[in-house]
Amino acid sequence: MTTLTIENHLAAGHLETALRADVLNGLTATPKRLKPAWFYDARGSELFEEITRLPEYYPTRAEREILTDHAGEIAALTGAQTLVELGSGSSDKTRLLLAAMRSAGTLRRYVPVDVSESALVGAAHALRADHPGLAVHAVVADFGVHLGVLPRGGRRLVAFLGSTIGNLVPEERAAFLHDLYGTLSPGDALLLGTDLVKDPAVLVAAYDDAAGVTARFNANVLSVLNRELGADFDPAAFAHHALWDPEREWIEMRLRSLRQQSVKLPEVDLVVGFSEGEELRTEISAKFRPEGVRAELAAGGFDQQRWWTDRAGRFGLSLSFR
Ligand code: AVJ
Repeated sequence: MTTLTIENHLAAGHLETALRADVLNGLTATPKRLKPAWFYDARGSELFEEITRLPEYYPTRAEREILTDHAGEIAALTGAQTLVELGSGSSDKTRLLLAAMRSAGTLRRYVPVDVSESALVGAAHALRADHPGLAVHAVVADFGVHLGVLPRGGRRLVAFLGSTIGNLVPEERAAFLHDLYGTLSPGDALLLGTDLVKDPAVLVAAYDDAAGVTARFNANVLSVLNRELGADFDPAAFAHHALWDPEREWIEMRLRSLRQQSVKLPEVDLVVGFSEGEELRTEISAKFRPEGVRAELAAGGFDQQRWWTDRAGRFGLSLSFR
């Protein structure tokens, strides 16, 4: 029998409070911006899963290729008993790691960490069939805030996959890596997925697919604000825009107002005006260079011991130790 424990570190209303604060800050700033965290309600999570299967969106397949080739080596190098997964999302890549740790004979415990309790419970149940006897210790937490609550004991491998670290600006990445290092014990490891700088046309296509799935994913954040804050955004009055910033080497997703309009957000007591063509930034997705990843890890205290890419060199995975 799989044992499942769920530990909730989110105070009641934590996400609502964080959403209100971000909306108040971001929609009164110039230029306007929102955090990408708000994309992921049930519909947004479904759309993201659909994105990962798009022909243009290579990162998921590239990272899976690396894990398929190297999970055994990762299990052997880390000797980890516990797999901690930050932002656990869908579990197919997790399965590759768990299977390798089980073959190595070290696997004891899986610790998925996510803000969504329902996502955690879903992931835990999905693993039951393949891993009878695995202890699943799900942690409901905002890992931007609560890294200190990761369960201790045994050698731990912390996986932060999918290039989700690219949603953070460099200062936030530095703080995240420094904080994570501080909560780990000597011998614990970090497995970090990072999408790489490449031809801007390839990058832009990955965020502006022909079928329009990413456009729907982007606009979904307006529906989240409508539902959660009683706002009256008309998603059809905004256009999806994905662009490459060559200086900062990141993709930006924006929503461009198709007309002059004003939007009410009664639950935060806000009325926001958009001029025609004005853009709201909804996400940054930083792209990395191998030497940059090594430098950021080193600045956080980590010793990068392995660096792998997929055969086409599109995506990097690094294994570092505390
Ligand atoms: C889940 C943050 C890694 O930045 O590529 C996909 C999210 N946004 N398409 C990314 C996303 C638009 C994705 N991450």
